[in-house]
Amino acid sequence: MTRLPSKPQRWVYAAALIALIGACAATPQTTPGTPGNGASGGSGPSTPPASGPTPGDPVGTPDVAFSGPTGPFTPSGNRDMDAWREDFADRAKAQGRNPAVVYAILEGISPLELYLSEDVSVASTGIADQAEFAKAIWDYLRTAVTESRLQTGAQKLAEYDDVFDVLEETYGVDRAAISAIWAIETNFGSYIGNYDAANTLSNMAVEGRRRSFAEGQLIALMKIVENGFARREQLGSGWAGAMGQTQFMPSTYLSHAQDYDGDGIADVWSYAPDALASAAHYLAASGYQLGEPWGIEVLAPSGFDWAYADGNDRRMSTWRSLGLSPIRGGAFGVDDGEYAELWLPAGATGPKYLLFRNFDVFKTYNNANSYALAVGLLADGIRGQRGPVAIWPTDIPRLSTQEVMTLQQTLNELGYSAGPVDGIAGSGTRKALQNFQKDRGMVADGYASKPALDAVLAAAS
Ligand SMILES: [Ca+2]
Repeated sequence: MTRLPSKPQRWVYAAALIALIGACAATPQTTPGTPGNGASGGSGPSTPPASGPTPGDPVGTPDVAFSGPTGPFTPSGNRDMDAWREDFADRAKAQGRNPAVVYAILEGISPLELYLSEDVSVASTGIADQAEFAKAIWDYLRTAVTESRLQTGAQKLAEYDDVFDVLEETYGVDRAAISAIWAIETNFGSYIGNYDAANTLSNMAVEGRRRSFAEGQLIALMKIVENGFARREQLGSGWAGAMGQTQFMPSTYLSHAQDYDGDGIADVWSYAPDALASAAHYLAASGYQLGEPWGIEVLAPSGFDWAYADGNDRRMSTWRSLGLSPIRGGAFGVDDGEYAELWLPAGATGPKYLLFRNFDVFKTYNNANSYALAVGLLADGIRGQRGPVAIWPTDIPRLSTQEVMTLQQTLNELGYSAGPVDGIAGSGTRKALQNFQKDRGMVADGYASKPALDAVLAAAS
């Protein structure tokens, strides 16, 4: 077996190496690791990925073409679903999908209350519930960064120490970051969802709002089975179709799933090393930089101009010259030429962060700042560095969606362009509020709070 290189800093080095090792892919594997449930213990295997996982390439090797019945479908009990299925099955086969696989994926689907309930409020509640946007960030963090996850995360680092050694060397992704995502996505594999991916995605397609997305994911499921990357009966998911211990959509599985132990299956559902390697591969492909921080909590000098918290990246030399320093003391440990963004998740009185590229990499998993912050805090906390140091300003009243709309409307009327009145306090609202605050000599942090709304309303009356 080819030895893995020492500590590649970037996955491109690993990819180059893997391309070399790939030549040995046809060689019979060494003893595969014992498949097991990574969530419930057992020591991780020390067998490195024998064939070398190849980014973007097939993870399995089908010996024989998938075969089986090709129809007809058993009625689902929902006429819209049946009509959609006949049409979609024809389109899938016209695209070259194996008719037996098309049948295996789509036979047995049935309407789910979550998507196709007669009661519209039931269906829409489930789909619209996005905790990252609905809660105060500190409330979200309280449920995402728990004591139990921090302790279990530390245990998992020990339990899978050998696996993480291989993953850091192969993909250049920090073990604590992988563990943090594993924690948030499925509580270390203990809750991977009990939906069938094909069924939940079929429901999403029939429901209609995300039809082309859902159909694309179903095609990906078909390719997974056609290629023997996983078996039809393995394709379990959460309610939105994300699969396995690190919650991969089928298309992500197809492009990034990895077979750690070389048994021919990227078993992201029940074999933790396969799931962890897959997550590492995905983070690496998204640009993860080993040895770089995701973010550093900072202190600012009094009188600091918070307008610098504008979403723009600036060099560390700039941030240093503006007087920012790590809240825990000491040096930043980051080169002057590195870029970072200053972020105030809850205004000038709350925790403040310089964010680096890895923060954006976390967001490729789930595009919410609160999610990425939770991943970062968990990763640090698993290593024993709990954060944030500063206290969340829970005493400053936040705004309801309706109040945010009032804020946006009033800022627009005052000539500060807050953009669309949508009730979401995004970067446009923040910038408009910052300009308003700056013009009045207020602390210009752009934090959409009750005091800020009061000041804006007072100026408009
Ligand atoms: Ca495997």
